[in-house]
Amino acid sequence: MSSTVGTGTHLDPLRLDGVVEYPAEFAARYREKGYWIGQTHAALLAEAVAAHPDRLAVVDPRRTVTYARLAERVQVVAAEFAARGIGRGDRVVVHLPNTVEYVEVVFALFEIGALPVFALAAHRSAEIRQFCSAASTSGYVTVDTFGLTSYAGTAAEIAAEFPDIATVVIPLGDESWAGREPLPRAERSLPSDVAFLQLSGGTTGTPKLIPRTHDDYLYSVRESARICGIDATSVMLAVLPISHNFTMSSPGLLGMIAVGGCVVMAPDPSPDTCLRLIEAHAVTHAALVPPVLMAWLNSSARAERDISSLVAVWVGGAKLPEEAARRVAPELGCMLTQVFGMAEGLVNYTRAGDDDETIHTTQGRPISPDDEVRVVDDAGVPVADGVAGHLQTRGPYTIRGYYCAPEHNRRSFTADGFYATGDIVVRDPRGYLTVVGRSKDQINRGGEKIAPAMVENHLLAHREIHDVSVVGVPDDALGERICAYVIRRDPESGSPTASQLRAFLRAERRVAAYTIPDRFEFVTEFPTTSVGKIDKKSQGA
Ligand code: OOB
Repeated sequence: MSSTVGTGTHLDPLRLDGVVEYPAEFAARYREKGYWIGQTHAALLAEAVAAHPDRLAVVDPRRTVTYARLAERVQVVAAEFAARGIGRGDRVVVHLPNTVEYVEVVFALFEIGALPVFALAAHRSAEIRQFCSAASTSGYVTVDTFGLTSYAGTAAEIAAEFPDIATVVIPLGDESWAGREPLPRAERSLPSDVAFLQLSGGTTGTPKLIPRTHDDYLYSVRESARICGIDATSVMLAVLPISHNFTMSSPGLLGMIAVGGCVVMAPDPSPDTCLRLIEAHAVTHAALVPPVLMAWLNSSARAERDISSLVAVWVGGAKLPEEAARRVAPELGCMLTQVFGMAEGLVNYTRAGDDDETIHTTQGRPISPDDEVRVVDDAGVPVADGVAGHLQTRGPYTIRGYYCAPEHNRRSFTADGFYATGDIVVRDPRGYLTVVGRSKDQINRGGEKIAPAMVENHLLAHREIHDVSVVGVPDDALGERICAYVIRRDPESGSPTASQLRAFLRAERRVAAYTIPDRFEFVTEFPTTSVGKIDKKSQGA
């Protein structure tokens, strides 16, 4: 582990093997155009604290912190991490629910120049273990319990399997390490450094990590805040997992910090919880996936709550059906903004001045004039506007490669550095995109991304399974659900059953619940394509 660099010390760029950097001429252009302004995440918070010390920064059911208090706590938590030997460039898996502690921990890591690896609270030891390996982490941070969920078992497993990793379990609600001498505020990373590793939705059996620099990410954050019209009086309800790119940065938690707004942490996305919090905290904005929006629209709790403070809901992560889009303004009394983004970079928004048709039927247009968007056919040849094709993109906040994944990068990035998103879109002459399909092997279950290969690998570990094929099947509520086609070793036997397989995945494989198939179909063979590959398209139909 590296040592912490003190105040006033000259910092060299962080050298992190396995990161594909922006080519120098692009980096120079992005700086020249004022996109990359040389700000770090630690500086973002410091600036907010200087401008709005007494405004509320973060609220959860247990704790409320102003910007000034948040900043003090960040220095204490930073001192604790430093004392545990974590320093600049070290990776630390952050596995926390939507809480004030999450913000303290993430900014404490930024403060010491360490890189958070953003796990979702729903992950379990199967996923956490993969992140620890893929990122060669030095630390793992989680909570003891949250609601009905205990994280202690996962923490114990990780501690046993990775004895060299500092495992930190935070008791929620207390001000942990309150007696520790705070670390003095100093810049311990450069704006061009990788700030963190975000998770990709994934298409393969191993997770892909996304290295984002301070400069590139904060450009997207500041522009997102401007496009969405938030300011110091805005109050965002964090409904989705806080570490997801959408809730984090579009404009999200970081956008709120950039403008001095307030983030209210929702412990769960149910209409009962969220509508109550909207009323109690005069919430103005919320980022939602389509199924959560649908649940709010269809909730009887709406009649009992005053949600007139809502200015806009940002909806993205999965395709929003037009019928649902049309209901937002009349029924929630606020504006709809469609958000089509990806942790790899590119984010599109519909704009406040757009006509209803655009807001209801498109997924918006890119943040930046320098977001290069290419829509191509199967042969890689650009198609005309209005014609569906594969979306490829390059720009001032889109990565040039996944972390330590040269082979995968050859497939996911073109020779000229465009990210092949795996999304099929139609672009209109104004540059607005409508998502019409997907070419990547990924399931989008109401905004939660599942790599079929990952689920298949876990099921193949079962002794009584001969073969398995996992696909997405259409679903009214979630857009898609997970279906596993299973060939038993002994086709005559009735085992394993669906419930045995669910228990196997949960209890023995220790996977996140959202990756467990909704449906199991037991078959004796799979449909094949003309070249003999499993025909997943026909299975998903
Ligand atoms: C967001 O990020 P990820 O990394 O979890 O997933 C990205 C993928 C996209 O490639 C696309 O397949 C899908 O999610 N997606 C949408 C969508 N927004 C995302 N598909 C249709 N319509 C939409 N509005 O999901 C994400 C990141 C930042 C902001 C918003 C969403």
